[in-house]
Amino acid sequence: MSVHSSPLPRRRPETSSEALTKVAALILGLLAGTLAIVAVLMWADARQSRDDSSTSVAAATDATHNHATDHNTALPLNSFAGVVPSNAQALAEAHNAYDATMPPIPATDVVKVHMTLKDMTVQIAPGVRYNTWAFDGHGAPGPIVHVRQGQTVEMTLTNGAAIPHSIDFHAARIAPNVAFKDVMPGQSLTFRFKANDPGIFMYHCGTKPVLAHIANGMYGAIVVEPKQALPKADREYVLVASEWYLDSDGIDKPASLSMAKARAVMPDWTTFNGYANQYVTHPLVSKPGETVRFWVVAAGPTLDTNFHVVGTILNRAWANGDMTRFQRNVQTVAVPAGGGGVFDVKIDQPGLYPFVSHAFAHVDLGQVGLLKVGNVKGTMTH
Ligand SMILES: [Cu+2]
Repeated sequence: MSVHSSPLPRRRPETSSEALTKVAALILGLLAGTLAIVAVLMWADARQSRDDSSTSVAAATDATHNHATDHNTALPLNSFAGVVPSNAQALAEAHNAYDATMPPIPATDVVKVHMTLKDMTVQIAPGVRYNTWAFDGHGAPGPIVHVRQGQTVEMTLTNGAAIPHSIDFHAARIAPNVAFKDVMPGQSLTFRFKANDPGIFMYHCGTKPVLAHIANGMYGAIVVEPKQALPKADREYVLVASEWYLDSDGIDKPASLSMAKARAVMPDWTTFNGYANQYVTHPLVSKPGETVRFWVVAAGPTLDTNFHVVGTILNRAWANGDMTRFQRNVQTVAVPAGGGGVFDVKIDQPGLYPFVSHAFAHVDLGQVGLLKVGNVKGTMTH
């Protein structure tokens, strides 16, 4: 290895005023450094006392906390990302994974959907419990609704929970003040809409503050199959991407929503179908040469999902759920919060193929699964 050296510029003798300036600059520099150290110490002290007080306040107000008025929380916030109990692997294996398989389309012209709301505690990661507001006593996401373009959906929402809720279907063209209005506890609301627009759509509770209601698990997917058949797929899976914002680690007692973290977009966990990494432990399956269709919704409440399958290319991508055309052979397609996309892969070679949001912080927080092609052993993380 050779090093090129260039001749040094020649220095002229220093004058006395230049020397004085240097001494002054040195003193100023030392002063600034001391001030910086003092500032860091003060910040650390303030942070410690804030952490102490926020923990005790959170414990005291857990049940009655009014998230909507919780405005004055200073950053930084406590993260519980990746915090699981020591038996997490066994718990992940024992977990009953959300069935991502596309359900059949009911044969009737009017598809009656009845969801009952129920407050319930669910696991969102191994050993991590969370107090959800759930559709259909189902945890999050709610049930997958599958209809064909042209069918009428008759939706009945029964509120078996403690506070008002509602349901907003992105697949509907309907006056929201009528159909999506709040339903009081103990009450029911029925409305109909014709599913004229094909695609995969989000549904969610639209009661204010919507951020809190979605963050608490009030979302799901409705698939409106196009009248004109899509290219044949051998397997179809529905994935609802979302993120969770926790006020505690959820291990000794269930966590509730941290509205401050939801506002700051600082999730503790990100998931497909509500539970971190569940399809790593319980992979989705296909056979070599089969076409697998992923119907993906990003429920948020705030994050998009950047859908990508490691080890292959998306053969077809109906971006933004526009079922009138598809792109061919693309690597990653963004699914915006509140939007959907449909993605086909045809994989010939047996193996384990991770599907991810390629915003990799979200893989780290749990938004990753495996497609197991063929009879291969083992598991992997990516
Ligand atoms: Cu709600």
